[in-house]
Amino acid sequence: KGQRPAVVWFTGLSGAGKSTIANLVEKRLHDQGFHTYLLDGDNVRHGLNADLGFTDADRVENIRRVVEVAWLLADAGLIVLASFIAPFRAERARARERIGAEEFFEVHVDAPLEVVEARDRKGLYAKARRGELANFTGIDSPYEPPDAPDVHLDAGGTHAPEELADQVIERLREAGVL
Ligand code: GGZ
Repeated sequence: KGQRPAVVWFTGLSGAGKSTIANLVEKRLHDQGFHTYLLDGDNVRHGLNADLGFTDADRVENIRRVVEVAWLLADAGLIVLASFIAPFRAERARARERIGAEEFFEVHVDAPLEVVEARDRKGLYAKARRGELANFTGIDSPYEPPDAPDVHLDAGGTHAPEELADQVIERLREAGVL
């Protein structure tokens, strides 16, 4: 099956649901016979980027490397799903330029800080508030929301992740990737 490469970038706060939705999108693409690769903190920050932390400079370098890997994977013909906070607009703009605007899809997984902090499934926000985690996004490190994402997902309310994944699939279909 011929397929058009793409890089679908899920940006948003920790705990917004980026990885959950990216995993669902990947599963759907897979079921339809598309070749995909999911990049996230689990397979990147423990290996390739194990030397990087969460200062602004380290995040910039984290995203730069991930964009280069995503570019390579897309060059190999894959649909790449990237799930990283990527808090800075400038880095996301660079990603779009590097990948190519027609192949890059920015998905804002938008959940308010109050909501993700109240959920706090991993206890990281509580740790950050106690001062045990420095430079935590939304607490003492900035998140610059996208002005014009390709897909805006309302992840702070009652929408099931499956429904949000469908919205991403629909956008890719509209764009002719699927
Ligand atoms: C933000 C942090 C931090 C700090 C550890 N700030 O919800 P998680 O746990 O599983 O995913 C978050 C992940 C964010 O890494 P990224 O590579 O996506 O960040 S960036 O794009 O900004 O480079 C969170 C965990 O790492 N984590 N410390 N200080 N998130």
